[in-house]
Amino acid sequence: MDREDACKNRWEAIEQFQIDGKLMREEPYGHGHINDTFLLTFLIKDKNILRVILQRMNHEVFKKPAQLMENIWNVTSFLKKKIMAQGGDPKRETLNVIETRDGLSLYIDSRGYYWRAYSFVEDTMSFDIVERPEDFYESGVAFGKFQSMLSDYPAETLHETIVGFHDTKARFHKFQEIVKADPMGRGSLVKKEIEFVQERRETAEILGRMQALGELPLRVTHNDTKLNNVLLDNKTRKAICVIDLDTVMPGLAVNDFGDSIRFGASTGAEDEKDLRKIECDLQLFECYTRGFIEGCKGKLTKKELEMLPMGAKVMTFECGMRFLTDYLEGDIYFKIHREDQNLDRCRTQLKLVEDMEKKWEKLMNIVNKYI
Ligand code: ADP
Ligand code: GN1
Ligand code: MG
Repeated sequence: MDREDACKNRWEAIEQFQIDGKLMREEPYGHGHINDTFLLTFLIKDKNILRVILQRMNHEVFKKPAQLMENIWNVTSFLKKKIMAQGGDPKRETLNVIETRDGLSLYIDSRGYYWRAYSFVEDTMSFDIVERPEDFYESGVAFGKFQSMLSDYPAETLHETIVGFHDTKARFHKFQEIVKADPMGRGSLVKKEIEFVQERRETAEILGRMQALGELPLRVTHNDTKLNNVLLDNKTRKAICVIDLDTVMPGLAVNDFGDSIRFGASTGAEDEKDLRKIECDLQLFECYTRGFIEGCKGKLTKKELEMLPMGAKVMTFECGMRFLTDYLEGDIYFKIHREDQNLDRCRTQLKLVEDMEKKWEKLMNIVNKYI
């Protein structure tokens, strides 16, 4: 699905949502790899400005958009009650779904594409790379709080929006199959990367095994805890709102921790070409650890806390393997904006895994300081 194509039906979609104003402006927005996001600006009653996020959902990735929106509706309704009870502002501190004129949370256009709309959270920013360690700390608090606020949500009632999303073992098997099939003939170009992944079968299996043995509990998790999925207040730079709730489902808390580290504790961009610029920054690792553990408010078990560095390594490994799989398959999952972008993304992740392995004791010591 390219963006041009997505542009075509958005006019049809815009009219379907409960927004009574004049559309003044619309533009592509954000840097997500999955959905097509647009920022809409409306003039309401000739004087007020209202901004809205419109998204065309990627239904190749999310096969059951209606179930996904049911998850988001239920989780945000639950969060709103908690936020209000804590004296917070439910309009800013969680996503607010704008319903269609038929009272639904999504609209299916005449070509079968799914659209949804959220209120735009004003006066906030999101980052694709950590500019200040305090911002990363803030995002840790936000994802930790997300974990603690949902700790009494009945996880079993959530739909699994992508089956086996963080089943690293299953992803390892899929990777092996694609390496064997090599559909684009790219395998010979990435022998080193393939070997790196293949040598780490244990990394792919350890967390799933611990979960099966009951050593790690299943919780409501976000599952895509990238820094740019948290909005920070423009003035105070405090984390305000956790967004991108498409993958909220039962999962492991250590994976939520880990996915943040792989993205935010890296010293370079996810698709940086110069690998000398990429390492796992210990100061950033510590900032996030402190924030996340504080935000979790004692809800994590001792075992979960001990396994946080493993969560970081596994999520980074899994993501690197996913980028490599997609590169081998011909870039069919993650949107790319230039040639070899998924390969570059894969390389940064594998470099980070290698660096985490070197710094393992230091990572453990940092976590131990906060246990
Ligand atoms: P994707 O799944 O493609 O990553 P996101 O839901 O994360 O899509 O949205 C992409 C970007 O749009 C975010 O990183 C954020 O900058 C911005 N964004 C999304 N929702 C909102 C919102 N409600 N208010 C303000 N900005 C938003
Ligand atoms: C995707 O949607 P976005 O861009 O926040 C992906 C994550 C990956 C991430 C890598 C549903 O996240 O799992 O970790 O890219 N989301 C999905 O940047 O696959
Ligand atoms: Mg996102």
